[in-house]
Amino acid sequence: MSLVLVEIAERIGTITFNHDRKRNALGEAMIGEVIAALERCQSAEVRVAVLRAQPGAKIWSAGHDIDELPISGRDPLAWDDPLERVIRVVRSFPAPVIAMIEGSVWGGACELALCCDIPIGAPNASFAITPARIGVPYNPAGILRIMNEVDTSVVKEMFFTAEPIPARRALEVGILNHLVPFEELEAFTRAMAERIASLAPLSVSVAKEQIRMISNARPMSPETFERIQALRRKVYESQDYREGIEAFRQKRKPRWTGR
Ligand code: YXS
Repeated sequence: MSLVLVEIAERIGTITFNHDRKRNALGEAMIGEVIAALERCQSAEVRVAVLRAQPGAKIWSAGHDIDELPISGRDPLAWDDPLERVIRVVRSFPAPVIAMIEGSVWGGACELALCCDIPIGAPNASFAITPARIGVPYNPAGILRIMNEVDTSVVKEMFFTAEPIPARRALEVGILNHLVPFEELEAFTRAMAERIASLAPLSVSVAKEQIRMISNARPMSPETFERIQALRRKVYESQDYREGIEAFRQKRKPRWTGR
């Protein structure tokens, strides 16, 4: 069964997560299908793509597939990690990507939703950035991308508490562009997609790429980069990191040691 469904009509591509058994956890197989769907949309020259879960979803995505997090002292969010790859594909997709969000969004799926160009949420949308629940050292590019979308004080609260931000507050702090009642969500999203698809595609596409490049323009010295990597290595080589994953698998609370 496909983990992702794709529909392309009238220059609009709709990509639906279809992996409820693992609550749309972003594993290698599912991400491969999301990337393939985006490539199909690009070949069809869609002018806007919509990323969504199944209608009525309680979970938009449970984030990175924890079963695929490396244990062996390897960076869990390295450059070629599937989650990192799909985020880069969405950000460089040559047309706007709307995230239509019903349900809760967890961990790295928050970054995926935030790197979409226009996040539109239903009243049950919520966003929880959860490295601290698992003991994961998030990656600098991902932190910068989230900081580009949300105030730093809110980013800190999300990383430090791992608590879900509910829809109303998500709208207030800039995680959502729009908060729309359930019964209007599909029509509102469709109308926005049709509006975008009716405009000059090259102008829209170049504006998206310009904004991406300008928002990335934060110089970082190699020394700073190395220091960040050393800090992250301390975390992903820690006992707590292994404990966080084990605890999830055993459905128990983790016992943190700080080592
Ligand atoms: O027990 P079975 O085999 O039925 O499988 C269960 C869950 O283990 C599985 N599942 C996941 N498997 C791998 N990775 C996941 N992220 C994940 N989430 C869920 O799906 C089956 C149904 O889950 P269950 O029974 O818990 O469903 P629920 O409806 O009661 O609860 C849904 C959630 C999403 C609230 C709950 O599953 C949950 O809290 N999942 C973990 C959310 C999370 O912490 N995600 C962060 C992943 S790590 C990540 O994204 C980054 C690396 S970072 O940490 O840096 O942000």
